[in-house]
Amino acid sequence: MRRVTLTQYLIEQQREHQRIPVNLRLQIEVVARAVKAISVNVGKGAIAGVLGEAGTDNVQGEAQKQLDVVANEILLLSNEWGGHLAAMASEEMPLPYAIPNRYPKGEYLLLFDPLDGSSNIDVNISVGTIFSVLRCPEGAEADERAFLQPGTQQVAAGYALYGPQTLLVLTVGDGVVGFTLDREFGTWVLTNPDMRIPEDTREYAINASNARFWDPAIRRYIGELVAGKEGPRGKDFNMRWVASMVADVHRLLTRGGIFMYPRDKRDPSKPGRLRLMYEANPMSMIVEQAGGAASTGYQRILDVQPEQLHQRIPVVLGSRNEVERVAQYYAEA
Ligand code: AFP
Repeated sequence: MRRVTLTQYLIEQQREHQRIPVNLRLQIEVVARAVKAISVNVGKGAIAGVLGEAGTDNVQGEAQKQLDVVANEILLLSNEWGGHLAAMASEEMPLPYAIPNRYPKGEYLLLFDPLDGSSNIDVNISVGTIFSVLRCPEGAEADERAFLQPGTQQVAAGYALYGPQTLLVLTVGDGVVGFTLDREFGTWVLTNPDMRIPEDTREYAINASNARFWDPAIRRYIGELVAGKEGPRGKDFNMRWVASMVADVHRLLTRGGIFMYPRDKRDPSKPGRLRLMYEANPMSMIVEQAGGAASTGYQRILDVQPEQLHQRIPVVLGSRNEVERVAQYYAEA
C-alpha cells in the first residue's frame, strides 16, 4: 500500500492547495507528535502508574485523573518552545498558558481537551484528545479575550482517538482526513483520505439517563426514535453511548449517526455539559467539513460568539438531516 504520511499530506496541502502556511503545518506536526506520547501513556496504563485520581480538581471542579494531568503536561511541554504559538488554553487549566519568555511567540492559539472521556480511563474504554487552532488577533495580548472567537475562525481542528488503533483525524478546512499510527515506525499513515458523514442515519448517541431533564424538543425527537417502526419515523433506530465524545463522534464520522448532549434542567446554570472552545467547536468544524451539521438546537455551533473560555454549550451534531430535524423541533417548540 502506498503510504502517505501526515507530513506528506500537510506539505501537499501547503504546496498544492495553499491551504495552510508552513507555520500551521509545523504546529499541527507538533501536536501530532505530542498525541503519540499521550497514546504511549494511555496504552501503558497501570504499568506506567498513571491510572486513578490525581487528587486534584480542574477548573470545572471535576476530579482530575492522573492521565488528565500527564496529557496536559505533554501538550504544554511539546508546544511551548516551537515559536508558532502566542498562548495555549486547556480544559485542565483555569487561565490561558502564556508562552515562557525564553521562547519565541507565534501567531496561533492552541486549545485542547488533553484527555476527553476521563471517566473511561480506568476501565480501559477508548479516550481521546481534542484540539483547535485559532489565529491570535493582530497585535492583541494573548489573554483570555484573544481566545474568545467563534468556531468559524478556527484554522485547524482535530482529535486523537486512543482505541484499538490510535487515530488522528484532522481538518484544515479542506475536508476531513484520518491517519492511523504505525506504532512500529512511529509514523501517522493516511488511512481515511476523505471522511464523509452520511446525511441520514439509524443510530443515535445520547445519555438517556437524563431524559427527565431534557427540553421538549429533545424528548419529542428521542421519543420518535424509540418508537421506531411503529412511530412517525417508520423505521427502527439503534443507540450507542461511549461517554467519550471522541469515540462517539468518530463512530458517526465513520458510519453516520447523531450525537447529542443537550441542555438539561439538572443544573440550569449549565447550558449543557460539553465545553464550547475545545470540545464543541473543533468537533463541529470536523463534522461540517465532513458534510454533517452541528447545532445548539437554536443555532449553528460555529457561529456562537464565546463569552468565557470554559463556557459550556448544548451539542447536537452528526448526520445533517437528523440535526436539521432536531433544530426544526426546537423551532416548533
Ligand atoms: P469526562 O472527560 O469527564 O469523562 O467527560 C467526557 C465528556 O466530556 C464527553 O467526552 C462525553 O460525551 C460526556 O462527557 C459524557 O458525559 P456523561 O458522563 O454525563 O454521559
